[in-house]
Amino acid sequence: MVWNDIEKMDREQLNELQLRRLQETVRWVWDKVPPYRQRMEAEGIGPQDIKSLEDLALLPMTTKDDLRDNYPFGLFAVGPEEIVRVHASSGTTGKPTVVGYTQEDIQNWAEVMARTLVCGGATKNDVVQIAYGYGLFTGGLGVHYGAERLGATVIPTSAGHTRRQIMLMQDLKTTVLACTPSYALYLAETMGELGISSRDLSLRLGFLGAEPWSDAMRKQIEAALGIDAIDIYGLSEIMGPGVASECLAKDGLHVFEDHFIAEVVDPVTGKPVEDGLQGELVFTTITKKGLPMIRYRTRDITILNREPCSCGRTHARIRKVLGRTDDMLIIRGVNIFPSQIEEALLAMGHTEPHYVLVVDRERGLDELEVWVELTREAFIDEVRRIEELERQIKRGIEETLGIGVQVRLVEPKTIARSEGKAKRIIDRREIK
Ligand code: DLL
Repeated sequence: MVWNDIEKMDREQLNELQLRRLQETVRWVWDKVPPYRQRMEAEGIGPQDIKSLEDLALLPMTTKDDLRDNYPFGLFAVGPEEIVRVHASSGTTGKPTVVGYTQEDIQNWAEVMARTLVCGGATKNDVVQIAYGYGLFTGGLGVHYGAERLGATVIPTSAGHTRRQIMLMQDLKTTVLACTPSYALYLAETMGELGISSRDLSLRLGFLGAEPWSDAMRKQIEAALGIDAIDIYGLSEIMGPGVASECLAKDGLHVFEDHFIAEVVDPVTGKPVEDGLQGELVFTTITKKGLPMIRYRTRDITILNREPCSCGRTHARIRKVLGRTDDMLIIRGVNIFPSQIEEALLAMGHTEPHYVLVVDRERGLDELEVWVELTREAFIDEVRRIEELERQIKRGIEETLGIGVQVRLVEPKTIARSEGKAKRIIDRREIK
């Protein structure tokens, strides 16, 4: 099932549509957004130079710093009278990034979110419990508008109040859960404590995203909740959720290419890399009016695939996001993403998918310590066996990463649970 036939559009026609919309967008920002025009003038290019999709590479890139430097509304293309909604994403330091939508942008957002839900197998008969945060975060309201556009029944619980979430899932016969993968795990764990199993619920699908999560984590969530867990991707600067979504083939996330053009570039040089090679994802919006984005560097690492998919959609797919360049740890010269450690841990068993990576600097050398939570069964085992387990886990992680690490096994339920995006890295190098 597709929500909109455009998802199956012939590639050539899709490229024509993209080029036309790209040309309109470049003209739009040239006319309406002085910082974009100045950057383009400095590079000696103008809207007339965009003659093919390849010419996209001529345009300057946009970064989070550009949004910060023009805080709050400097990159908006319309005045406040045209803006009907703002959202914001919290930065790690200082001011948040503020994004704005016109009425038309909100309509398009609902459209791509309805597509997302149908792409993962939801229908208008579903009961969708939205446990992403509502508010400045785009997760709650983004999924909400899409589910209403689809005609499903929406239960807007927002994040938190975990026991109440479970009670409502039972009583209202929720069939679709939308939240972060780490919150889905926390919900499953709390169900276990309450003696409730997936058979007591009507859940069949989960639309999980907003943070990186491994396929091993997916399997755990699917088993614990009795669902198909679908990966959904997006970012506030481009729209919110609804930029790309998995279909039931679970083999990459379809980018809604009639609204967003995806490129993958070398994170160091910024030069485009070939399809099939790993790099940083860059998006250009081609229908947004309020806050159009030209070649926005997401810092997310993935691979682009334009092969047709078994579901019949022609829109390109991105591989499950490995992580963010700013969450990538460089330990003694080796690049490491938390999701790689997650995969290794879950493959070994005896541990919960709750972990923290602590990075420190000892005598000028980076040290990585992995705190891992034991399962209850492993924890009540003999001490001798636990020491053996620690050695085993250390070996497993070291084999995956190719560097030496320390492992600290901690008691069940000691690592903080998350209702939104999980925080998995403590970098002590920064405070030394
Ligand atoms: O997280 C939008 C969203 C809400 C997506 C709900 C999916 C579901 P931001 O708060 O601006 O927006 O954070 C965007 O989160 O650049 C990625 O690093 C990360 N991210 C989002 N979805 C995924 C995913 C929302 N499926 C940043 N896998 C992005 C991995 C993801 N990382």
